[in-house]
Amino acid sequence: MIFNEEFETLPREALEALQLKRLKQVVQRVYHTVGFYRKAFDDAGVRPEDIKTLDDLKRLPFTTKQDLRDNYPFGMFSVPMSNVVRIHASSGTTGRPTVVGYTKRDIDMWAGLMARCFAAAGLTKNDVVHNAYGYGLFTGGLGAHYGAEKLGASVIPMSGGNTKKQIMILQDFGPTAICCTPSYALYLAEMGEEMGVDMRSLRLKVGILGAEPWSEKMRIEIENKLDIMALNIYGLSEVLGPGVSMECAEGRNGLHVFEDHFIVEVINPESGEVLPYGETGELVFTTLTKEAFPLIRYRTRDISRLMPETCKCGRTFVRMDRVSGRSDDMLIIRGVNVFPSQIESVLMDVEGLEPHYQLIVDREGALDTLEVQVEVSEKIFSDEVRKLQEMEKRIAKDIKDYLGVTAKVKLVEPKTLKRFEGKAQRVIDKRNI
Ligand code: DLL
Repeated sequence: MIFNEEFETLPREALEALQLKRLKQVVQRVYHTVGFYRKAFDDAGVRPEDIKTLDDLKRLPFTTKQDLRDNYPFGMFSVPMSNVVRIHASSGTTGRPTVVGYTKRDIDMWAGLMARCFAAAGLTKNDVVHNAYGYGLFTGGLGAHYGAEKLGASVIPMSGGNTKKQIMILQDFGPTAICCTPSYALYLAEMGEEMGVDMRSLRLKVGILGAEPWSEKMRIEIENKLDIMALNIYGLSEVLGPGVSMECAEGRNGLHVFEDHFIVEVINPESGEVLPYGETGELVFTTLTKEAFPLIRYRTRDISRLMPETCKCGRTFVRMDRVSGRSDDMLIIRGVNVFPSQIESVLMDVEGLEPHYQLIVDREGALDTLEVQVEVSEKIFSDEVRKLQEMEKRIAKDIKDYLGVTAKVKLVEPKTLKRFEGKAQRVIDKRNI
């Protein structure tokens, strides 16, 4: 289902012409309204008039999270506060949040993109959407809410938390779609099971899941436990919130970036060099239509690659692969780079493990240590100690073989690791303390 046929299927040439027109406009606007950009462009020796082709985008400097911090809270806004109708902020793990603003038109554009996402998941006005993304400063709740309303679906504004009540609503209101993080989808499945609810017999048919990295294995796990189709949605507060890109039900392989509103690039995170399609690197976004908080070449720290092959759904937008991790989440264990998601995929290949794990990084003397704690099924946990130890050794060997890093594996009792209502925090890094 395509919500906005005209734009979502634009021939490449027309799409690029539209991008260029919009790029020129936004570059002019930020240069004349945001002190930060005027200075950054001047320092780089580039003027708005220099942007004559899409390729000229490369000449513009990157914008980083630090730039947003330096201009906290509203210094990057491009309109007076009287035109800002909504403020959100992303929590981040350290320091001050990143603050973002929206005009009325921005909110409407965002709702339109989220409506595209729901339509891509096969939803229509006849669907009932259980929205368990958190409402508040986090963009997930209200972002999904407005989009579902725009589509004409019926929204249940659950927000996060209160898991038992969520299960009751899932049974009683019979929503056909659920929005939440993938880790929360698993938690709901588990809690339902505990309450004696057959989670596969609910009316749910599709999950619009995102806000954190997850793997194909986790998709299968969620789909089996809830008997739904699990689709990936991506976004970040700075660029929009949810709805920057979305997987379609037809392709289910990579997320279409809404390129009429954003230009996406992939760069080498070390050199800043723009990489060709297919190569893995850091995603960089330029917003083309946002009014209150336009962003030029924003470095996301998210690692992915672009897939230009045409998709059977008919959309002409390029797809991005699922985000495999963040360059700043990357763990360096005794010099070896590892992403938590890589460890996850090794774990998910082992029979008898539950999809709940935690990574604990520490330092003994000068050496980094990595402990992987992972839950096992009840049946395995009640096995002999010797068998558990053998399994731990085997998994440690797999991690060593696939990722080249030495880890201590500890199998723990089911349901003993922390559960998350929003984004999961898989890594505890004790080295900084
Ligand atoms: O997480 C927006 C969102 C809400 C997206 C609901 C999808 C659904 P932030 O809190 O600013 O915004 O966090 C953005 O989360 O840079 C990624 O690192 C990560 N992220 C978001 N979606 C995905 C995804 C929202 N599908 C940060 N896969 C981003 C992997 C994701 N990582």
